[in-house]
Amino acid sequence: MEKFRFLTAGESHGKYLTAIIEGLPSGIEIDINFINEELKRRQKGYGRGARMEIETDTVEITSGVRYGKTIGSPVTLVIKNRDFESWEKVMSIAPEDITDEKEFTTYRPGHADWAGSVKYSTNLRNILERSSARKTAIEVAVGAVAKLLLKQLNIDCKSEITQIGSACCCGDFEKEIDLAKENGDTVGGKFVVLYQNLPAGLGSHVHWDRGIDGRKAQAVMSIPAVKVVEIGTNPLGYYGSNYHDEFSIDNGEIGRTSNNAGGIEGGITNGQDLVVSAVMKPIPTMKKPLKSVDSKTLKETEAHFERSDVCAVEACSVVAESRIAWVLVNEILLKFGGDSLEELKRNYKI
Ligand code: EPS
Repeated sequence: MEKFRFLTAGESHGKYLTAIIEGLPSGIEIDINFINEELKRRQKGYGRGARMEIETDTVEITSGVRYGKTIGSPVTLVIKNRDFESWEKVMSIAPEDITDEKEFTTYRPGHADWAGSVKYSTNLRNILERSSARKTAIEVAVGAVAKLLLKQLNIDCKSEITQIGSACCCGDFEKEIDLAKENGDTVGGKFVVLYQNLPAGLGSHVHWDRGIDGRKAQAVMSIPAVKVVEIGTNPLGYYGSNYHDEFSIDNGEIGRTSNNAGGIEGGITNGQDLVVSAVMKPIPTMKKPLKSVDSKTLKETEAHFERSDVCAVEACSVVAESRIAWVLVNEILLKFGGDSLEELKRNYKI
């Protein structure tokens, strides 16, 4: 069931990234500066590549907002790819512009190149352009709009990196990234996202596809390069007696002595903080390439290298925050409804 829906479009080196969002109540203040700050956060982080020096991602809103507030109609967001200037011919939509410039024929192990080419096109550039994590820029813009609605309900979010490569201490993260860079390599890591002040009762236990844990896992797992999603404390190695969060009475109210469940029980939020962790694999585009095969000659060779990040875990945590925001907004609209912010707040009792 979708109340908050959107589609995104755009290629990594195409002219624009675009999103059309449908289902936002009217009356939500759209602070463009906040959206742009979120876009800036996604571009940051030690270990990002040269593309981030070219782009200064900023959003343009072309529908659905008047005098700073949503009006209930679809909201269109657009981000311009500055790098398009250098790719105009390569990414042209006009058949007469066809060129071999920047085409490549060697698959990158771990990227979508091979599997995507089996499915859609033997031209690997056609696969790279949409499988690139560049599309997460517009996803973060959509997430920022979702966060603006959540802010109206006093729901806050933060995230933190907990591991880079084998380093678990923040002081060692940059060293680990430097080492990977020196070796022409890449490195992944782990982060945790926390949402506070959520209502109990989002999601449901009644059908497999209505559990908010499953919806969050899907949203975070499908971020490029994410391989593991955990909700709450990883239960491996625990006994039930020391894992489950016991009930207590706190100032006359039902409380909990811990939050290993990460704020979800039976696929429903329980009012505790929502805790979602994820592991991002090392980015597959490497300066020191792995062994590969040339799709045209079928000879063994080295994988394609195109400008890339050494580490993008920090950016990934911002993308995960955004994707969780989409899921939360959808569940909030499903449970509380409201065509205007006023109506939503009344139902929500704020
Ligand atoms: C990214 C933009 C991309 C990559 C990166 C993420 O830009 P370009 O391809 O021009 O360098 O830097 O994506 C990948 C490394 C990848 O493998 O998908 C961005 O905007 O985050």
